[in-house]
Amino acid sequence: MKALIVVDIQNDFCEGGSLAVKNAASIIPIANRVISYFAKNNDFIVATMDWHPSNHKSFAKNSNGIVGELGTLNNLPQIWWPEHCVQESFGADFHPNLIKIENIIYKGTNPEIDSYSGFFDNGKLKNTELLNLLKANNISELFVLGLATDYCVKYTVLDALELGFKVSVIEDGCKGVNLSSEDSFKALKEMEKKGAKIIKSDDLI
Ligand code: VGL
Ligand code: ZN
Repeated sequence: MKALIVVDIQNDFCEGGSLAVKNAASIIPIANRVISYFAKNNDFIVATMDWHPSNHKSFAKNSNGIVGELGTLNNLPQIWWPEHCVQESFGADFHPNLIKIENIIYKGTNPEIDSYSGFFDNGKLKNTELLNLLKANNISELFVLGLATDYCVKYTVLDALELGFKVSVIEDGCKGVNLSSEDSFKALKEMEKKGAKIIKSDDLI
């Protein structure tokens, strides 16, 4: 069985948000088309949400860091982010134009460690319920889209491949942060090298 994973299409990652990804909202019609297609076929759909407490240490202001610079958190390299996706805030909400998704996985809830992947935190210390949910629904093949190509999409896809899923990334359904201009391109290449198929929504529907 196959499933669609919709990664972090939240207000703070879209235009006007605190960690806005350039042209993020342009993926929403594509995401909605793919969500509708999966829904019509009764295929499984799950969304992830970046869901930080306000004292999260990935926020520059909570770690004496400078936004966009690299530091260390929990012995791991950490980019300092602006405050974003604070639990229950408008910025953490799904973009209002995104079709409503019932199954939601929350990540980044531990203030001490960041969590890009929908499956595990960045230190793989704890897992979310995503793997259990996919197993319970007999899912072996994943289609992934969302924000951001170079962070949460990338790490979700790499973990999914390691866990043995067949994974396709819907390229036109993703946008990246691109702290360096090539980051999204490199992320897609790395996902492909590790076994993901890079597809376009038109190849699917
Ligand atoms: C993300 C940076 C910080 C993402 C989340 O969803 O890609 N990026 N937190
Ligand atoms: Zn975050």
